[in-house]
Order: sequence, then C-alpha cells, then structure tokens
Amino acid sequence: MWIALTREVSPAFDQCELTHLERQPIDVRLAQTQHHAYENCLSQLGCAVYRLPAEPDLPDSVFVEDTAVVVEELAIITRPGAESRRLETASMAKTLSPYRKPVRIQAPGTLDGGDVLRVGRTIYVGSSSRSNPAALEQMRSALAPFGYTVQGVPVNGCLHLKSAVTRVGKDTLLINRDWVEASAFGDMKCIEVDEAEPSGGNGLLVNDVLIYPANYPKTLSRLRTEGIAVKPVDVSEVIKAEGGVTCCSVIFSA
Ligand code: CIR
Repeated sequence: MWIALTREVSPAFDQCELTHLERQPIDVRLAQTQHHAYENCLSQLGCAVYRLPAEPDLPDSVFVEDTAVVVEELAIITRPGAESRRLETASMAKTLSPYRKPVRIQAPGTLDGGDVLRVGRTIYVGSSSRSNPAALEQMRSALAPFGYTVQGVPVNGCLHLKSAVTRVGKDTLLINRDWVEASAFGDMKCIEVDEAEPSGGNGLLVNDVLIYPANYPKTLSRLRTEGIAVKPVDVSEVIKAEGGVTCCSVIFSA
C-alpha cells in the first residue's frame, strides 16, 4: 500500500518564499481547490492520501516534500534551507514516526527534499541555495549502510534539483539542461523540456502514471509522444510559489 502525505494549503500561502520568481498575486482559495484535485489524482492512482491540517503561520508548508525523504529503511527529516520553513518538520516527523525510523539532518547541514532525486539505489542531491555539503555527508552516512550511493549534483538557475529534473519512466528523466547537466545521470534516457517551458522539468511518477502540470502543454505533449502516460493537473498557484507537483506530497510504501 502507498501512503501519500499532503498538507492543506496555508491561508498565508501568498507570503511564501521566492528565490528566482517575482511575486505575483496568489489566489489562496484556488490553490486549495487545485490542491484537492491533486490529492484526488493521488487517490485515483492508488495512494491512501493522508492530509495534515493547514499551518496558518507557515506559508510554504503545503510543500511537504521539502521536510522529509523517505526510503524503505528510514525517514530523513530535513533541516530546510530557508529559516522560515524550519518549523515545518516537527509535524511531519511525528506523522512519519509509526512508519520509519527518523534520522535528522543536524546543523550546519541544510537540506530541502526538493533537492533529492532517487533513481533505484542512487540518491542524487542537488547543491542548491537550500542544500549544502554538510547535509549531503549526513545523508551519505545514513544511507550508505543500506547500499545507497549518494551523489552531489550542481544545480544552477532554479530552486531545487527536482525543479530541473525528475524521473518520468523506469530509465527516463525529464530535464532542463540549462539548469543541470544530463551527464550527471549516466546513461539514463533524457527527454528535454520545451524551451518555452523552462520550469517544466517537474513531474511526479505514481504507479507508472505521470502527474504533470497542465500549465506546460508543450512539454506535456512531448511526453505523450514519447509514450508516457500523463495525468494533467492545473497547478497555476503552486507554480507562482515556485513549486511543482513533486513538492506537494511525500509518498512511501506502508
Ligand atoms: C520555497 O521557496 O521554499 C517555496 N516557495 C517553494 C518550495 C517548492 N518545493 C519544492 O520544489 N520541493
């Protein structure tokens, strides 16, 4: 059974952190409606969705992905790179505790889950403005005993590694090569985002179906041409907050 942890959009969502984007008005009600449709998608694809209550004082808390990295053997509880987001981890750690042994990233380490891309037993960690080498070393110590290779990947021009690249098939990545080098991922097949949609590299693969923003139609049709089963979702408000579809859930087997 797959569990998808999500969190209701905060009423303060329009005060989110922004790094590479200009602030635009966010319709919080619409964000909530879109988030519920995203959760429905997760249910339809076979996940049991467990939604945490909204955190009125934590604007970015819908982006649960950044707070925890869950593998079969343990859960890494992150220490988010943005100070405004550090308090988001407490409720996630509590929620995950019945399922996995927690390992906490300690200062001076900082890590956002958006920088962590898993491909089999290889865990790629983006070196971004949010995630640093100290956290990467801590991840390596925690995961190497279970046979994982933890590998740093430089990221430039975007917030997280998974803003630039995500897995969209067994051996296939969707990538924006302006933000991350494809050579970092060995012989994986790479599909490139359409040049008009630089933020289109973030898709969420659930049971062989890709949840993907309807907001990037050119890349979406490219994915379909490549034979990928795509479930489009409108995430216009999350995109204004510099997020994507992976950010809004933590999915693990129970
Ligand atoms: C932030 O800057 O932290 C949020 N506004 C966006 C986080 C998106 N998370 C993700 O891509 N994993």
